[in-house]
Amino acid sequence: MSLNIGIIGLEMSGRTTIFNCLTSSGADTGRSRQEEHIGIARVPDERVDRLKELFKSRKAVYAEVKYVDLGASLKSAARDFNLSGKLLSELGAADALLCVVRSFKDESVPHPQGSVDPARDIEAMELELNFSDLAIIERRLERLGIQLKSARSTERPGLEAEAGLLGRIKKELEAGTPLRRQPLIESELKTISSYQFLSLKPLLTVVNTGEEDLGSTVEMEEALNRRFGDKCHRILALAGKLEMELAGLDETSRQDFLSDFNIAEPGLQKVLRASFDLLGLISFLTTGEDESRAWPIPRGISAPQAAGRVHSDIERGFIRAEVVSYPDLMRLGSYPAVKKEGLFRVEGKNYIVQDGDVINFLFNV
Ligand SMILES: Nc1nc2c(ncn2[C@@H]2O[C@H](COP(=O)(O)OP(=O)(O)OP(=O)(O)O)[C@@H](O)[C@H]2O)c(=O)[nH]1
Ligand SMILES: [Mg+2]
Repeated sequence: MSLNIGIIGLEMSGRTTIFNCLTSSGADTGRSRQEEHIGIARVPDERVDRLKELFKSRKAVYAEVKYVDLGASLKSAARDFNLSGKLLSELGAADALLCVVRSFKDESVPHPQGSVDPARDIEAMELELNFSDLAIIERRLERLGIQLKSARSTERPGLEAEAGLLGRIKKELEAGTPLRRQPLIESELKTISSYQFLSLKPLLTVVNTGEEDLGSTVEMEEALNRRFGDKCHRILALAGKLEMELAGLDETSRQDFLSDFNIAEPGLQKVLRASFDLLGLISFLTTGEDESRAWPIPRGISAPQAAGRVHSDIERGFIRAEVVSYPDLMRLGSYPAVKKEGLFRVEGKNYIVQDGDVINFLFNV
């Protein structure tokens, strides 16, 4: 499973620059180049490297995140219906949204609002997401109204319940509460899941900072998170242009660069970690002669479901899972040593997989 994150933001906010920095790509930036770019970031994972070494696997396979830089902004989509259909369906398919907001100051780069104000732009982007959901709801309510007129008595309750729910969330959206902050129970979430509402998606706002902000990024992040952050919206600062240059350097120069500019953690790692947290993802590990590999999964899934990520046959024919925790395996250095300590576990189909479980699935098809 690769995660799919859609990049949105105002024109010339630095979306393509941030995309390049996350995926080590070299897409052209500037001059309003509103083209779509797709790139993959491998999630660096030291555990995979060390397992590969210990078990002499032929290759290391990391979790992947797919970033889509859509080019067009939501604002232009609102003006152009054809664009809006394509953009909405691409964004609708994303697991999370990454919104780039400009904070860098540069006279030579025009800002569509005429001035640089990250807080104003975050607010505006949140509103755009709410508006896009409101438009979908209004269209659906209209259709429901027509359907209800000719509905059979057996269909009526379902349609009425849906209209009631949509009416309720519409009111909240109009009052400025995005869907991800509305109290929705599981059955309601299921009813609305096919609409792919944008304000329901986890949102990561990346404030694209310039060199002039480097001394104050921590304070900036804290203030913006206090004002806009919630359990599914996190705000991060990233020096996009600087870090894009970083991606092209060798390891030693990269370290020097990071310390010269007082950057504690490279942007790619910071964004990946926040995306994993925001989406509630953990990883389990597999290892063998062929490969050592990390598998991202949502927190709380069972061993057979996790097995299904590796192959659907393994889920279908699941017998049991042999589980060792990564820290135990590394501390003791081998399976026999782990067994001797009694830390080798055999788990059944109700076992909830934990972050860092090294798993061997036994199955029968
Ligand atoms: N000084 C400075 N310029 C930046 C920074 N980030 C981006 N830029 C410049 O801003 C311009 C726009 O950057 P892009 O990454 O193309 O922005 P975008 O949002 O993809 O723009 P469009 O897709 O054309 O709307 C480019 O000229 C970048 O070089 C930054 O941190 N500092
Ligand atoms: Mg661009």
